[in-house]
Amino acid sequence: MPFKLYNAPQSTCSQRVRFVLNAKELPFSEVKLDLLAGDQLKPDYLALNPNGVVPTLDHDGAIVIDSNVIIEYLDEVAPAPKNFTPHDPVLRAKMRSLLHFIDEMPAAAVRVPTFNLAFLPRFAAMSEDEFTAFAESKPLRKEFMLAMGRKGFPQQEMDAALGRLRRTYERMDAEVAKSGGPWLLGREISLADISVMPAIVRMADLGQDGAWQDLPRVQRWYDAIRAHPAFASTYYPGSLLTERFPHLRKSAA
Ligand SMILES: N[C@@H](CCC(=O)N[C@@H](CS)C(=O)NCC(=O)O)C(=O)O
Repeated sequence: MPFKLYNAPQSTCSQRVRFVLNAKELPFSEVKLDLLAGDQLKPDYLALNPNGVVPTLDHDGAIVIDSNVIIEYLDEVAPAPKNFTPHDPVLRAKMRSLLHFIDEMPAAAVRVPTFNLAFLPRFAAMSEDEFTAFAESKPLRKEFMLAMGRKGFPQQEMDAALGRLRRTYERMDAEVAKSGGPWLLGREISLADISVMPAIVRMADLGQDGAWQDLPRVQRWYDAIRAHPAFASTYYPGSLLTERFPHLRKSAA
């Protein structure tokens, strides 16, 4: 099997890549990392991915990191039978600008409610010294962790993150309206849809799907991506936060 994916079932960035591999029907093996246990910070893994985050793709020994880069790479090395990059250079450029928007807005914003609602009990159980050492060991997310602290982000930060997510739903609504839908770029699903999918699924998992109820185009987009043949195999059992953290069912409601 030429594709080996280092990832985590509940990691939103990993879910993008699993979706593309599944949609292309490319067989792959998975190495599952426990992110709360710090598997991503072990020397062997850091040698593959110096950012200390998942996912990492090993394609016959070629190491590719960063989920949006990986999904573009997969479209390049396995363009058939399914491809998610438009042929038209203008549409392709549009897709890439959406990928940048998605990484800057929803992918970053979704970490705040995720950490505050799901991971906090785990960090609250650590001593201050343990927490600081854990945060300091993260190459990419040290400052994020230290800003959050063991007590979580303040309400102001939560509200700002939810505001950025709301602006994402509105942007999606506008893109679908412009393109004619059902997808962001029109009739064909693209990497932009796949890239934004995990943030939307995460917010629904956190009980926040009411936030786009007034945007029927986004609701239809969400129904369409959940109906895609690659969705169920991507979100295999254990992929949702509420499966691992039952306390979320109450606190996010
Ligand atoms: N830009 C990177 C971000 C990867 C990332 O943030 N991964 C998260 C899971 S979605 C992670 O590994 N977090 C572990 C940590 O922060 O220590 C990508 O898209 O691959």
